[in-house]
Amino acid sequence: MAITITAFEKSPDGGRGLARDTRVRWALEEVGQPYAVRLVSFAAMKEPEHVAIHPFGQIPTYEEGGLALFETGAIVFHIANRFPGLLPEDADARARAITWIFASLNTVEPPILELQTAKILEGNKPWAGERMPLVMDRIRERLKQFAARLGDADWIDGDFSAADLMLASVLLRLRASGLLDEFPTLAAYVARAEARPAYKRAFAAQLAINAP
Ligand SMILES: N[C@@H](CCC(=O)N[C@@H](CS)C(=O)NCC(=O)O)C(=O)O
Repeated sequence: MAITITAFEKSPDGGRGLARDTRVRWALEEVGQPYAVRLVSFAAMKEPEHVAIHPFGQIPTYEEGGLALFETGAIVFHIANRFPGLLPEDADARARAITWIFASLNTVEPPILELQTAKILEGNKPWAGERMPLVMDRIRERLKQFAARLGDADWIDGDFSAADLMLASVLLRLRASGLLDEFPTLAAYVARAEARPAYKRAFAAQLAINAP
């Protein structure tokens, strides 16, 4: 069944791989599934045709036959569940990997997104300077906790899985802030993930569209 995803016609990040279609491309590359990409403009994302697939008018989406999905966690989980290579066979290990997928989005990503809000949407508010250290410290706390659990391991729980794909995708958004470099094991974790051939292919594919 042919797979089609959606991505920004022109990503605001200019091809740094921060738009969330990169996660989906990466998962598809990891499991060796070809896919087509439908590029959408900001205006088109809010049109009924796209909203019928993505109720919040965002990217990415995933279509496969009659199935249409949105939300990167759900899409990456679906890919990992449908094709071998991204989730362990053992039931308990699989449940733990799924737990980390949820954690990446529900616990690790929210404070990181706050930083984006603080910088982009609230950077010019009179209280922005006062708020920023609080936002940064909340991220540091999460990173400290995650680094403690990761320890010296290459991946969060055994072999590389969809959990690492999601965790690294969330963490790499921090690179520009310098926060990642405060945690060398996490910086190395993200670098290890980005060194995977599947990530490189996904990154190159989005760059080909978004390079300034
Ligand atoms: N929780 C959603 C977030 C999706 C999201 O924020 N997508 C961004 C691109 S990375 C978007 O479409 N932004 C444009 C908009 O919200 O209008 C997911 O993980 O898929």
